[in-house]
Amino acid sequence: MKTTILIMLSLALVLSTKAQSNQKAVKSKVGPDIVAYQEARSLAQGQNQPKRKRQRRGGRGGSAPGGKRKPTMSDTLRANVYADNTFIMYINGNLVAVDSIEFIPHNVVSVDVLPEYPMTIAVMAKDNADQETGMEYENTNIGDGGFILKIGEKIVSGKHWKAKNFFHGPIKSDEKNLKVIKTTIPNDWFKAGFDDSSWPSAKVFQEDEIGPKQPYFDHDFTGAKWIWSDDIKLDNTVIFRLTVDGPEAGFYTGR
Ligand SMILES: [Ca+2]
Ligand SMILES: [Ca+2]
Repeated sequence: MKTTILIMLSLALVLSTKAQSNQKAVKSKVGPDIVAYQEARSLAQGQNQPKRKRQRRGGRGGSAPGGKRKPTMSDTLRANVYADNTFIMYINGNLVAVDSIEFIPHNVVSVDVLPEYPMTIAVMAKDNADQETGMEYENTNIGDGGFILKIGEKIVSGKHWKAKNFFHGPIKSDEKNLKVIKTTIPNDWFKAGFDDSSWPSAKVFQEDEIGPKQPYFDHDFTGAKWIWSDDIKLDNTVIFRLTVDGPEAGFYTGR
């Protein structure tokens, strides 16, 4: 009996040590862009979320502070977003959408946005790519990216957006000598005040270069263009930014 217990305890110890070393192996593969990405996802789950000032509640039907009215759903805009393969999106420094499917199947994320202008949209889009090789499907395929967005009727993705790549590879598509280049992602890339003036403009791609899957055709992207940075195959983590001007909101936003 004692021998059986000892054997079981030893087995449990071996398994636990192996699990810990596996965790370490996974951690060592995580690059800086993944850290930024994971931090954004933890924000989405409510961690590290800045505390909002407590506001007095307006009564039912009462006016909102500042003499402004309360917004209704008719004030919102519908945002449709499709990324090959995944994205997170901030508007005016706030996380408003996280792609619910990181890899495949390709999906459209459709959310309501309460517009406040100037509206700074910042998106981190990622093609599925191994952090060390730039390849996908167990290093069997280089893959490619792609991004398209439409918010309301007027805000669409296009060459007027900024687009900067932070993860390139495999260099020269060399599948025999797999190497990647990573550039540090600025901590404040998603903020309204971030200076993107030196960033290049987005490059526009044709629909047949992207080959979008069915969910794309089930949503309204009329007028929007497919964008990415220069190389749709080798650029794997791209940040897009755009600031849109518009009228001051006639409604109270809670800020
Ligand atoms: Ca996705
Ligand atoms: Ca892809």
